Amino acid sequence: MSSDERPTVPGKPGSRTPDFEEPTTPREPLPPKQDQSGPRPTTPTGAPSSDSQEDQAQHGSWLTTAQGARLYDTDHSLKAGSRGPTLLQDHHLREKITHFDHERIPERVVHARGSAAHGTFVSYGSASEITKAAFLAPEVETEVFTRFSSVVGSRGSADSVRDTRGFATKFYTRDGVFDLVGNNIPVFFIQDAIKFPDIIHAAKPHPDREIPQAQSAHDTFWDFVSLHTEATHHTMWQMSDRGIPRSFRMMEGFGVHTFRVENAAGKTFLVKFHWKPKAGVHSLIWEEAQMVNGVDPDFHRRDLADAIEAGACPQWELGVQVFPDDPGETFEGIDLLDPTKIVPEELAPVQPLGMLTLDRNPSNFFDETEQVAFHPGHLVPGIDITNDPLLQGRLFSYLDTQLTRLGGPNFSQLPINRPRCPVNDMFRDGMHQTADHRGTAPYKPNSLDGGNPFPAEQTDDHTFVEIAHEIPASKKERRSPESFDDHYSQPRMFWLSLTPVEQQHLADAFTFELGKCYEETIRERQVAVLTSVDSELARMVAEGLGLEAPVAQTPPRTDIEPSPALSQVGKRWPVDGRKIGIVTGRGTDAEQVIRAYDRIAEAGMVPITIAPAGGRITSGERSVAVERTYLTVASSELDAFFFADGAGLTTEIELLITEAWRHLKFIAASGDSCTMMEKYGITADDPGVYCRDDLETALSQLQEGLSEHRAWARVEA
Ligand code: HDE
Repeated sequence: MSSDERPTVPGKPGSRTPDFEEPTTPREPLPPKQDQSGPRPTTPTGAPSSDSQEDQAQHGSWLTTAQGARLYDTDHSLKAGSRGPTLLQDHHLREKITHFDHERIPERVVHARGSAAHGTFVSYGSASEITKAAFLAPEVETEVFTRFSSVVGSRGSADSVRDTRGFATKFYTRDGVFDLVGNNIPVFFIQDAIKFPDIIHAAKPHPDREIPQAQSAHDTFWDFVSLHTEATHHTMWQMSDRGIPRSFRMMEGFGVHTFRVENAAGKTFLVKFHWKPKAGVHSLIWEEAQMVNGVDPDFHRRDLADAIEAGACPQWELGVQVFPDDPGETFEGIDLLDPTKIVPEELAPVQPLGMLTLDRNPSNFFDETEQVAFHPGHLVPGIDITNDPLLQGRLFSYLDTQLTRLGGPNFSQLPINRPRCPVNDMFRDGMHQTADHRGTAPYKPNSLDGGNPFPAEQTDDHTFVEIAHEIPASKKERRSPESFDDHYSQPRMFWLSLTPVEQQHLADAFTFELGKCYEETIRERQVAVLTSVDSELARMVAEGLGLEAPVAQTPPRTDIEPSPALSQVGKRWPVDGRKIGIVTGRGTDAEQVIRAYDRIAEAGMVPITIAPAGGRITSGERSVAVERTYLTVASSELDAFFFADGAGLTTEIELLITEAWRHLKFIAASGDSCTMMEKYGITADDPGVYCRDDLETALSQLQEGLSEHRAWARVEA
């Protein structure tokens, strides 16, 4: 590219001023304003409009009132003369404003910020031995809708905050809706539902100033969790890299609770559900996550929608850990009813049951993502709940909250919530009733409707029958079993299972969050909690806070074995869909850019071209759009970089290089970019840096490296 073709960026430091040019090449005059006078045969993007009624309603036919009266004007209210007062009789004005005034519904009290997609679940049929659930029979395909969310923030909060993520899937099975309402962390803060308002009040913004938004780094949160030590296992996960996922597509999902399943022969098992992402489990780095919140607050939402739109449909394998349904409901000494405990995969491997593919973005966010209503009590024959006291309370909460959020008891009639099998309830009337009920006798028994509808046969595998389970002789009491009292063994197992770099991240996160607390006593108390997990962890955090780590009240156990499955580092994953920035400069040869672009795309990764200014990069017949300029690019949006020969590594992109380096991103370079990189102390011998004369070799090595997600060896070096 010559300087003639690549204009400078006015006003940016480092821009050349002497030969100042227009920021963009002058374009043809804009096309005339679209004709607004009559229906057009195409959509706003120019595609032919479909004949479907919905499409016609939006962009094929006349604008009308809500009652269908055709309107000739929606831009001016009806006035007594063009300068006169507005007339109350203007129905269209009142209807338009009234509807607008009521557009918002209450956001979810938790998990308000979410993104979702439609898809399909295809069963492998491997579950038949443990459950008769029809959607898990061989090769059954089930329509699904999955909503991912953060927990603490409001609907408009940023995506890459440190938080737990929701992972809720609605299976529209032939036997009714099954909701698997899980999280990306396999344990929870609390063991009993009655503590949920406490933990959420503590985590939400302070009631006086309504800050901080979507953060746990504040006094009330750490006040609560340092006093309520059953939260320790969850906070360990949340402070680990799992709390800042790279993408919804790269998170594991967990049902958290233990469920009871039953096979066709009536034999029961206890299970824990897992989702394993095909793209691997990856996280952001904390500094990067904070930057992303500013650069692109919709980072996760955009990533999910873009991937699906590009055809890179994310996939997760559903699996279960299976345990015998023993009366004690424990496995290898682990209480299966305690939602603050996991069962290590080394003790009970996750057995694959089927594949979830998300392949369609919602067409209307409000109708689908906002109005979807999940409930852990939406179960199908063959799957039932256990007495986990957290799960028991959830069974009440979800239905209750939908009444307020969705304005009444008929939310199951909303298209996104509607079962895809016949519904024949006897629920009538109520706010927002849309069903066209027939018959005269919505009660049982009746003779007027011929006794319909009839109860199904209990022996039919498609009838939901609660799985019989003996409840031991009991007396009413408000207390937990003693096995719930061990709050430190599993947090310790988690700590011991991480690699040194992950441990460092975890200690840094504790130090950061506690460093944001004003009350010294809270910091001290949380450090004291950590001494019972691991003395080195407590020392690292205490040092960062300028405190002394006290002697542990409950000394860490010395007999804990790590569970390697808990670490995210040291595994290799597909690189599909990872974003590679191709950094070009005024001296870059366009042919080289096109070659790099094609090479990256052929490998299933996403090339993002970066140039001093917008426009296109053309070589012969081929031309690619510049997707980011030096002004709009941010390293945090991308997974790796290729600095092309002639990129010129100017001060304008100094941040890009240094951030990519700090965030352990793979850096490939060719030609003079290799030597120029040395200016920033980055050499060809550094881990995760591929300076090669040959573009093909540089990109192949970059691809190979990226399968490990980050150049971890750079911190270890
Ligand atoms: Fe939820 N939770 N939760 N939760 N939860 C809600 O339901 C609640 C818990 C989870 O994308 C609410 O419809 C209580 C565990 C997800 O729409 C509410 C307790 C797990 C979502 C509610 C828990 C979850 C919610 C708010 C303690 C992981 C978002 C809006 C007993 C296994 C679903 C709504 C979506 C949403 C209550 C604990 C996951 C208030 C009382 C444990 C993924 O009903």
